[in-house]
Parts: sequence; structure tokens; C-alpha cells
Amino acid sequence: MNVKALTKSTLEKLGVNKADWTTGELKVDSPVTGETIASVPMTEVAQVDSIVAKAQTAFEHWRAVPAPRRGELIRLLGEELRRSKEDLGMLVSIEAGKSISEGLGEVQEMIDICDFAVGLSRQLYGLTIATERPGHRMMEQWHPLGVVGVISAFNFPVAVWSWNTALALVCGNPVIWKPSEKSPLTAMGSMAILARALERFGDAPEGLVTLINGKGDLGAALVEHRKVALISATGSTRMGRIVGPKVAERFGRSILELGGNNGGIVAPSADLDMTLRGVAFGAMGTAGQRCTTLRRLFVHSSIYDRLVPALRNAYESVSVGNPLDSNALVGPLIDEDAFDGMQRALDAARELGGKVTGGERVTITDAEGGFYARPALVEMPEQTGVVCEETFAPILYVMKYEDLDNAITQHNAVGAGLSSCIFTTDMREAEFFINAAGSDCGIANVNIATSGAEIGGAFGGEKETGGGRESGSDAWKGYMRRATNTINYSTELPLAQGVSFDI
Ligand code: UN1
Repeated sequence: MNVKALTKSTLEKLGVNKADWTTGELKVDSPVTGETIASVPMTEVAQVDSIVAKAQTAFEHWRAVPAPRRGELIRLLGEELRRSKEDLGMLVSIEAGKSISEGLGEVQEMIDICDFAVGLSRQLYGLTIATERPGHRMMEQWHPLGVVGVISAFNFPVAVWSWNTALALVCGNPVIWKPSEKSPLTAMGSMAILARALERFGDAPEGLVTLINGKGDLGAALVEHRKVALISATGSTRMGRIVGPKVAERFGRSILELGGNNGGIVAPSADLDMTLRGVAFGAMGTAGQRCTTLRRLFVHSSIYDRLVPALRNAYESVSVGNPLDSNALVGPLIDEDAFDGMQRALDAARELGGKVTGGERVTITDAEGGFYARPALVEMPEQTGVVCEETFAPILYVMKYEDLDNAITQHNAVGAGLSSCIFTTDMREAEFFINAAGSDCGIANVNIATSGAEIGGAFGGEKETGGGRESGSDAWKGYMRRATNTINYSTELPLAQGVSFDI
């Protein structure tokens, strides 16, 4: 498998200009083999001002286009994505190291959000509210917000952009996209697909969606720009701690989708076969590089000796390999730093008494430069130290519990609050886990693991995960501003709260 040749032919099929990936300073390495596959021109920080100004002009045009017409652009984008699904999915696999099936799944997630957003374009509802004054009507309207800056991560290099962009565009906003410096190619592929939709659409303003490629300083310029009404940022909690206050300082709006240290509970009544499969996908899928990856598992002592050996078995036998030319379920880590971080976490866990299965580097023929690791299952005496932190690698810490209340307390004791799950067939336990005193996460599942959410629900989490919500449900409200309107259609001027002011 020649990754360079495959990258070239895939980018050509997607319609990305050769100069855009052969003539720049930003080197792109494929995690599959570790080789450099492209060099991409970088946007200069000094250009951000004019890019934002152009987007602002596009906003003034786009906000006046009726929302269902804006939805038509997203309908066309969905069509173009369907046409290019295999090529873009392949590029995701090349650039992020996902299996072919997961690369395709990511593009499917883009198609799904487009379908959702098309319907949404006729459903940007406001309420009508009873007023205390006779002859008056009170209502609210949702208006376009302004320029939206999207900062995305390498692990879902295109789906997260599409969640934001499909909603932002339908809501009447332009988008400036700063992808991870590790994944500019899939961003360019997505922009080429969008360009075809824009061409068919006809009269969209210039600068409606702009891609900027570069490093942290470029993202910082976007975050600090006063004319960027909303920053939607996906990445680490460390990044969010910088981005959140910077946007708040200028009273901008932010949607933060940060780290997850997602936990699961396996109760005595769990269907262990289902649990095994659910945990395997949740913890090892995408090589543990989803923000929703299952990282902590609390197993009831009565079933521990049945479930954990079966899990150990699965960890020892799961296929690790080149995602492009095998059916391997686990592909590479994104780079050497990620592999080193995994090893550091495993060493720290061993020091705390953790018993580690797996975790070692796996050498793949013809892909020796890639950082492949066997997923690690770590049996821990208790939840301490490194277990409380997110390590972006396939490590699952397993702990024993006796009492559900305690397990939930432990489950909620970490900083992150993204996703969570319980495996049980006991209705009382299931309901308790998702009640107000149960899981404190933005996502709480029963009998499925923590990852693999569908786009119809609001996606995001609490605490150090940042509180943002993206994708389905009413997450669209984050991309609009609310205006409360009171209309007096009477001949009197009654004041609220019975106040009199007679002049
Ligand atoms: C992410 O890892 O940033 O729920 C997003 C999931 C996917 C999205 C993950 N639908 O696992």
C-alpha cells in the first residue's frame, strides 16, 4: 500500500488543487505509516482581520436569505457528501488513521447532520408568550448571530465541522474554520465538496465558509477577534481553559466540547455478552481516540471474575493493524507523542498498583513508522491519580465495586463530564443512573457504551468538558440570538407591573 499515491489520487478525486497540498510549510504526516504525505500553505495571522471582515459582509447578505432557502444549500451539501462519501472517508482513514468503516461512518455523520439541518431550516421556532397587558402580544424571534469560528480536532476532523457548519449556515451565519494542524487535508476535501454545493446553489455570498490552515497562533487570532460572535471549539480541557476566558473577556459566545474521562458501570444483572461487545467498541474503537471513548469501568464484584477475564481475552486478541489494507479493528495512534503519553499513563498506573494487559507497541509490516499499540486493560485497586485524567489513547481502567451509590459517586468524582453508561437489566438501577442524582454527564446511556452518539441528540458535556452542546435537539439555539418582542395593538399604554407614569 503506497499511502502517498493513495493520498494523491484521493485528493484528486475530491477535486483539491494540487498546489494546496504540495507547496506549503505545514507538513502533514499520515499516522498509518508515519510518512509525510503533504505540505499545506498556512494562512498568516495578519490575514485573519480581512477574512473576518469578508465573513461579516457575507453575514449581512446571508442573514436576509430566508432560512428554508439557506437549508437548500445544506441539502445540496448532503447530496455532494453522498457522492464523495468513499473518497472523503478514505481521506479520513489516511489522515486520522481510522478503519475504513469508521472513516465512512464519520462521513455518514456529516450526511445525517445535513438531513437534520434541512428540516431545521423550517423549524427555527420562537414562542408566543401570554402578556399581562391587554391588547398586547409578546413573542420571541431567533435571529442569525454573526460570524462563527469553528476550531476542530484531529480525531473527528470533518464530522464536528459539519455539525457546526450545517447548523450555523441554516441559522444564517458564515463560518471560518480552523482545523487541527494535524488534519488540514480532510478539511480541504470537505471544502472542495462544499464548493460543488455552493456552485449548484448559485447565489451564496463570497466568504460564507472560509478555511484557514495553521497552528495555535492562528486559532488564537480567531478566538480573540471581536467580530467573531461565536467560537465553537473542540479539543482538550487545557485548550478550553485558554479559549473560554479569552472569548468571555470580549463577551463573545462559546461552545466548548473538551475532554472526556468517560465511565461505565456494569451491574450484577448485566447481559455480559452485550456488555463485552459494548465495552470493546467503546474502549478500543478508533484506537481510544474519541472524546467519548470509554476510559473507566466499575464492575460489580459478583461478576468481576466472569467479565474481566473475557475482556482481557478480547484485549489480547483484538486485531491491530494498518487501517487501509486490513480489516483490523484498531488502527494507529495519531503520532509518537500520543504513544509516549500512553506509555507514561501506563507507567503511572503500574506505580499505583495497576495490573496491565497490552499497551505495547505493535510493529506493522510496511507501516513501521506508524505508532500502533495494543489497547491496554488496566485493573486498578482504586480510582486514583492517572485514572482521574483523560489520556487520549486506548486505555481502560477497571475497578471493582460493591454498592451502586458508591460506584456512582466514584463515577462522578472526575473533572470531565461528557459521556457515561450503565449495563444492567434492572429497571431501578437503569432509571437511577440517569436521574438527577445519577450520572452528572451530558450523555448518560443504558446498555450501550459511552461512544458512538447519533446526531439527533444534543452532544456535549458538563464540568471540565465545557458545557457546550452541538448537533441535534435544540443545540441550534447556540448559533442564534433571541429577541423578545412586545407589540401593543391597543389604543392605551398600560405599563407592566401596574406602574403609573402620567405626564
Ligand atoms: C469526538 O470524539 O469529538 O459519539 C466526537 C461519538 C461520535 C462523535 C465523537 N458521534 O463517539
